[in-house]
Amino acid sequence: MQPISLIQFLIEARRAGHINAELSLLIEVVARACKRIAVATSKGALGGVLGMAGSDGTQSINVQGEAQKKLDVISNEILLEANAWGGHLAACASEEMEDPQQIPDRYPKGNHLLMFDPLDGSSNIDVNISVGTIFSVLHCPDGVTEPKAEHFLQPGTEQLAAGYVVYGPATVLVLTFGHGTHEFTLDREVGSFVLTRRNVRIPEQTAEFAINMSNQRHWQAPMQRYIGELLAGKSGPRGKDFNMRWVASMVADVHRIVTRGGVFYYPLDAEIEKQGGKLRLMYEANPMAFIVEQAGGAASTGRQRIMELQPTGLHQRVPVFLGSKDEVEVATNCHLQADGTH
Ligand code: AFP
Repeated sequence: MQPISLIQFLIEARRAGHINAELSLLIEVVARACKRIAVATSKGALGGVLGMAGSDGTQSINVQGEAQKKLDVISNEILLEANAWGGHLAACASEEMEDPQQIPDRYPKGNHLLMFDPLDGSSNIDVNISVGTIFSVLHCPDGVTEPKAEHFLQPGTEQLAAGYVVYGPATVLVLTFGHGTHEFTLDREVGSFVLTRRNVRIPEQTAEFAINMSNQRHWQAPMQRYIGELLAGKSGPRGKDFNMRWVASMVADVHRIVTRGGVFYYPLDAEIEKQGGKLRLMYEANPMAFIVEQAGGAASTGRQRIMELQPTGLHQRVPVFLGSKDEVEVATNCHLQADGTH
């Protein structure tokens, strides 16, 4: 059978009425930008792109208060530049920038809002571990010509499309626009993304979990109890052994789950309680929740479905539980029972 390129897949989706021409162009542009990011990341030390941003010896800090890597800044610029002039966007927002970026007046404007985390897991770059880009697309409210942060604050259920690209041994794009989750692998010789899995399905049950165990002492009681039961293995209440993985690049951890099942947890803990969680709702939790749900998985905060949260800020953080449906349900019920709401 002839391989299907991303472009062919998007044409097919347009014909089926799943996306319109503008959204198709948007996805194409993001995918093209991600190919450039893949080239930049793959150069490693040879490209002079490793290490921290800040050319004059001062440390560059992003809106999240985190130190920026050079590749964070480069990837952000690649995505902004690629998306400015195509006429498919009303504005975009990045994890790396305080406020939304407007489309310059000299360029045509479209009806979509794009949000992205240009380089997730960037603290892994210098040690040559997979990193990724995450993106999410919303409709710009009618009549709004200069979208502000408030116009982006739509629940995840309103997303028109979401995707991630993992820059690993292979560069892989995983995409949804609400009609299943699909995987494309970059054919580096040809320079195009090729469909490698259509309608990916995440097994409902699993025996593999991902969590940063070093935070265990700070977790809330239900999380302590739940993970304790997984660690107890065959002789514990769950009656089976569980394996653990933690890449510390959400994209890579989620990609493992999308490939062979599993669950990913970044729960609330005493250290991050004040900020609401570790991961960002708009740039990480919502797009990953959409992708995982469309693959038959589930995504919750431990207490409620992520995609139903009403966002309160562009850079809001939330707890994240996602992956194999039955296991996310066990962990969520554990919290709801402890709260007395289940
Ligand atoms: P960086 O982009 O700063 O490396 O953060 C990555 C991340 O947001 C997410 O991709 C990981 O799952 C998580 O943080 C890792 O957190 P720990 O540092 O607690 O392992």
